[in-house]
Amino acid sequence: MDSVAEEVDAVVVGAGFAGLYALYKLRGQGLSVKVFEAADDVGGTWYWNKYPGARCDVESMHYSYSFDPALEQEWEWTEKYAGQPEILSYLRHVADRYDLRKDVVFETRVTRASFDEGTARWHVRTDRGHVVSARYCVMAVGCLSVPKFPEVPGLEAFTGPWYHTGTWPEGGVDFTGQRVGVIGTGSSGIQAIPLIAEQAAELTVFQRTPNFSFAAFNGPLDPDRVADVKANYREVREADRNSIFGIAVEWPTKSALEVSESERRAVYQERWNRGHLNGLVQSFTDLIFVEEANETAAEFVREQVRGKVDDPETARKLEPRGYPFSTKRPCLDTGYYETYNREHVHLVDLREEDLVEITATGVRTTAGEYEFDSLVLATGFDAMTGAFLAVDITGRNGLSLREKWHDGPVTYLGLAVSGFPNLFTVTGPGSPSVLSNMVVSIEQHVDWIGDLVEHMARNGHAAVEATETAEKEWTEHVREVSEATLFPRADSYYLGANVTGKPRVFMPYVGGVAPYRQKCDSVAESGYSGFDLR
Ligand code: NA7
Repeated sequence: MDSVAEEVDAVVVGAGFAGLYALYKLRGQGLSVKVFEAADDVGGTWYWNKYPGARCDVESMHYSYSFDPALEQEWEWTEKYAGQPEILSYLRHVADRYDLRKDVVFETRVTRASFDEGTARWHVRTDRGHVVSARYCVMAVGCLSVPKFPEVPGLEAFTGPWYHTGTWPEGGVDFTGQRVGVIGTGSSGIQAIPLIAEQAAELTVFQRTPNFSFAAFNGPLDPDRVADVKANYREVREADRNSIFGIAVEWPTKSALEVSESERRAVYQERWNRGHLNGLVQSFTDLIFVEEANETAAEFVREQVRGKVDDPETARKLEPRGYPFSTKRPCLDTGYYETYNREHVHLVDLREEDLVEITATGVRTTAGEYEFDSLVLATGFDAMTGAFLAVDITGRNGLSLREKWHDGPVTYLGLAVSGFPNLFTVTGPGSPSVLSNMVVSIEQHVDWIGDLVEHMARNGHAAVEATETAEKEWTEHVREVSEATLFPRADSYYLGANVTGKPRVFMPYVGGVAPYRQKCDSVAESGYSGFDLR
């Protein structure tokens, strides 16, 4: 064991929404806390994803902390959906307002964390030589924070500049007059493409899977609506916590198949017009369970696509097909489909030609070579497990997390892993995480962890560890719940399907934010059943 330079009660890894709140919460409970953050500022996702058009697709008034009513009242969001710069400003404000920076070490990556059974403490090491001993290790590393690159060879051969949306350079990129290639049409690609098209001389988009994207109907926030939400923030937050996705939408009561075609269309149209990520999928009770019901919503979205894209052949390629509606993360866009009506914007359908390699001058597919001045990789992330496994984590008996999760992640409640006492995985696999409004999930996890830490202090416990039985049962439950839905039918990052060689395991808990919270609360109320407290 290396000699330990510093002792704290808790190390938190990451200073995004989760890490900042973990610091605020645990410090407020009297713990000494040290946060390590790879970036040179706070923000996490909202620090790194500076690509043009980067925007949250949960409404700003809901995608914000609820822990301090004063903060809620004083912060003024300007748009229905906040852009990356505004969210980053918010997080910087939070860091300053609560004097959080003094406990954050920036530009420092945690490389290893190992549990010392003798002292029941974590020894955490960084790439800048820190060795810190902590009772608790809180992994607040984010679900979408390890960029994924295209599997094809040749990126290093490309002579022009290339950019991954998840590590966009500070100060932005000027594409004026350039031939630009974009690979990937998930949320990042769909947000960036209309803005890159504004500048580029020629823009070619490589699409592997067409996404379901809904019009955001973004715009300035209506002051009356802001006043209304602010006057009722407690109820608004409570409703979000008691919802399925962490954003309150009326619970549907009818099956899509029990209503007439015209009634169904009217419901879809009304939901569409709201410009919400989860409004449409919650139109009817059975959209994520029954293929035939799901197809009615899928077809409604395809109709919208056909209505926006002039060229029928391009529209055909853009129509989302081949997997059920909403089983890959849908997107919210501003002018995405309409962008393909511009003469200088071209779509390459990678279901009709395969990506072969990146060359010195562009991209080669089985149909030929495309030349570019710059390339944009909107190819996503090694989701949910990537950032945990990027750290060499060793628990009891020298067990490594990489070994433990070799066949897919196993957790208890997405919060803790058997064999790894006092380690917490905020929004980890097995929790609603990426299937939810992340801020709602983050606050719930951190509050729950804070309560457990307090419980341990009160009862003189030094270590808490999920039991293998509880972990097994929970992981099995997560799998069963997902298999009752259509979700596993799509090759999504939820399943690890976007990363070559990654075990195909459905990672997020699809049972909903509200039932999940109830389960976590009941575990706490029962004296932390499923955990060994020592
Ligand atoms: P996503 O949603 O994972 O999207 C990545 C996109 O890149 C998606 O269209 C992928 O196609 C495509 N992709 C990935 N690898 C390749 C290769 N090798 N060739 C062609 N196309 C490829 O990531 P985003 O950054 O857009 O969004 C992440 C989250 O941010 C999003 O869910 C929201 O929560 C906000 P595929 O679908 O895998 O066929």
